[in-house]
Amino acid sequence: MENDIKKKEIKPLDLQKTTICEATAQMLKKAEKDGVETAFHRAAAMKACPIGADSACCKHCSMGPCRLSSKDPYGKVGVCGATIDTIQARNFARMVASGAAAHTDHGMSMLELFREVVNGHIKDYSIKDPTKLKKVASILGIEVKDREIKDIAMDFYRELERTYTQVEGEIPFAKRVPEKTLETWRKHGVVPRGAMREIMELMHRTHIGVDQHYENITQQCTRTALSDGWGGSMVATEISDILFGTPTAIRGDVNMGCLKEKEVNIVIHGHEPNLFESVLASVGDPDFLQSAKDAGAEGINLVGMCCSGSEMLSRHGIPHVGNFMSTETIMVTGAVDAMGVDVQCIKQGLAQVANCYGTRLFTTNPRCRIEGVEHIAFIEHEPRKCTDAIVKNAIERFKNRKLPIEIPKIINSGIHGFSMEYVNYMLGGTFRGSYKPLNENIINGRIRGVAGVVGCTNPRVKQDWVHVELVKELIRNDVLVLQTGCSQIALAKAGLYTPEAASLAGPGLSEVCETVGMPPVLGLGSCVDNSRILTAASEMVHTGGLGESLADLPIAGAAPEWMSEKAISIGHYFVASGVYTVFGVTFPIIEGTKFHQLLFDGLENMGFGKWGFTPNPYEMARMMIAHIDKKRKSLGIDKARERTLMDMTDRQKLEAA
Ligand code: XCC
Ligand code: SF4
Repeated sequence: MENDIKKKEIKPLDLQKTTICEATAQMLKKAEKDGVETAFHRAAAMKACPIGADSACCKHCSMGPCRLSSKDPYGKVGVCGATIDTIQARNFARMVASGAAAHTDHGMSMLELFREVVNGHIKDYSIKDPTKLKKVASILGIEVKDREIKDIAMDFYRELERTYTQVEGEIPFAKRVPEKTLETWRKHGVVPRGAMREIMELMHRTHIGVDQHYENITQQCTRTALSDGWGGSMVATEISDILFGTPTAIRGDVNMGCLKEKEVNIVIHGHEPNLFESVLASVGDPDFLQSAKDAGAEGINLVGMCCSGSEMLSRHGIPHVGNFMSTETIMVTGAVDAMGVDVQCIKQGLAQVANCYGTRLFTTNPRCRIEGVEHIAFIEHEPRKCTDAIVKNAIERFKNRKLPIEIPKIINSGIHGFSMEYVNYMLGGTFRGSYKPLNENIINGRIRGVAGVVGCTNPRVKQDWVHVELVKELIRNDVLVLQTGCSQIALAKAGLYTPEAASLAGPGLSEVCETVGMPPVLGLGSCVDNSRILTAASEMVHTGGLGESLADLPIAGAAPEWMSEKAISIGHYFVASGVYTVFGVTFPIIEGTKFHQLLFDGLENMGFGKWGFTPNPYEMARMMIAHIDKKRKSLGIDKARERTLMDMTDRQKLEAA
């Protein structure tokens, strides 16, 4: 099967406009020379459908599909009479339903794994962080004192199962939500029940002829998004920490230079940490190391990509070779001997690229198969069956490498692994661990506010550029940045994950960074780990001095190069939690419509956060900072900042003198 694909004539890309990732650019050039097409090339050749981009069409029944006009949104209705607001709200809600389903299904898999570990049916994993188990269990009201870990864990499992299955009442992690925020949710009837129920109801309500009031659709859409953020995603993060360890600051390398020409290279790509953990175990097997050596390799090099890669980078410092828009080009190096994938953000295009370079590509999860790609089922009760096979195949491919290899020689070292718990420790020490120093530095104005910059990369914009420019602008203005997912990798490649990057920050933030010894940008892990931002923000409210609800905090969020439905679900649960959230690229709603008005303004008046949009990173930073300043003013801490910064310039002048 290998190399039987006819070389294609590839129309060369304008690389200046395509990416700022030098390694990706180098590999795109090579791909063009090799006649291999990537998603960048397909995006250039295929204009995005303008009607879909504005969400001006509906295909929810076969009286349609119906096409309205974004130029004149109220000029027409669908065959059933659906207005533009109904159509847009339904489309948007279904994106949330799909994104929430992805995160919650992932979380549920983690929870099932946990149950099987606790009851002893799975022996390859164990509880690595019993302290965290006890801490989170007691937040949920589970008795932990003088009890066996196993008993606590079983109660914990039963409680968390409600995140999915609960028919009535509030999901368990509602207990973590600051009271005033929860009050707002209750008032508007959006405290989630189990995710299964919420997603089911949302799919029902968006069917033809059911919910045809955009405000009412938005209510259920909000409830569903919250069942993701404070439900499925949070469960995924907490269970992964308990099973595999809570991240603490760790040095890690990022970029394609982490591939090693003389070693067997194995890339794991996807979202669930269990596959990756087991490959790690396989790779550590001395028998495999021996057979790799027998094959002429110097060793076995395991690296990550996308989100499970970010998790492994955070937990174990495992090298990360690239974010979503680099997943194909990484194989263009010719150095990837095997790639194992599980779920989410796995481009079907990988199959073709793997074929061209002879990379052994394997799907492993029953939910995600690709036509023409070999499937090796990953079964948690005997995980090594699958992961050993991946390693064996990788060694085999190494032995039979035929094509020349070209690895971009770029590696960016940095510090990752900033879990909510670690930030607590970093700021306050083991015994006095607390968010107080963070709050104090916000109140006194050294730190202006906190921004979450997260999300995908997208071939419709210059890869990494919007992320990097936005984050630089934010830290320059003393805004501390928290990151996850592909955005974290973009900034790591730009060199911002080093303590030295503090020199790019404004005077207040850089002073804090230097005192604590932290970078101005903190990486939290994968996209489900956005839940860490929610728990950190809640901790800020509980610590005091910055208002009573999440909506009072001087914080903002952004996904400047988003592309997935998961990103929309994340964006909406941040908005629902009280955060101003700005997206880039395009926004699938027509400006000036009532539904647009609700998302971008109305929700804030109801006590939630609100949506914002701009493709321009500088404008995005300006919007986020203006919001942070607005919140500082309402908190009455706007003057403090002017004073502190004046103090500091005085001091700097003194020091210089
Ligand atoms: Fe996917 Fe999670 Fe987006 Fe990256 S950031 S492209 S969703 S891998 Ni989450
Ligand atoms: Fe058209 Fe209404 Fe059917 Fe949508 S649900 S396709 S708007 S007729």
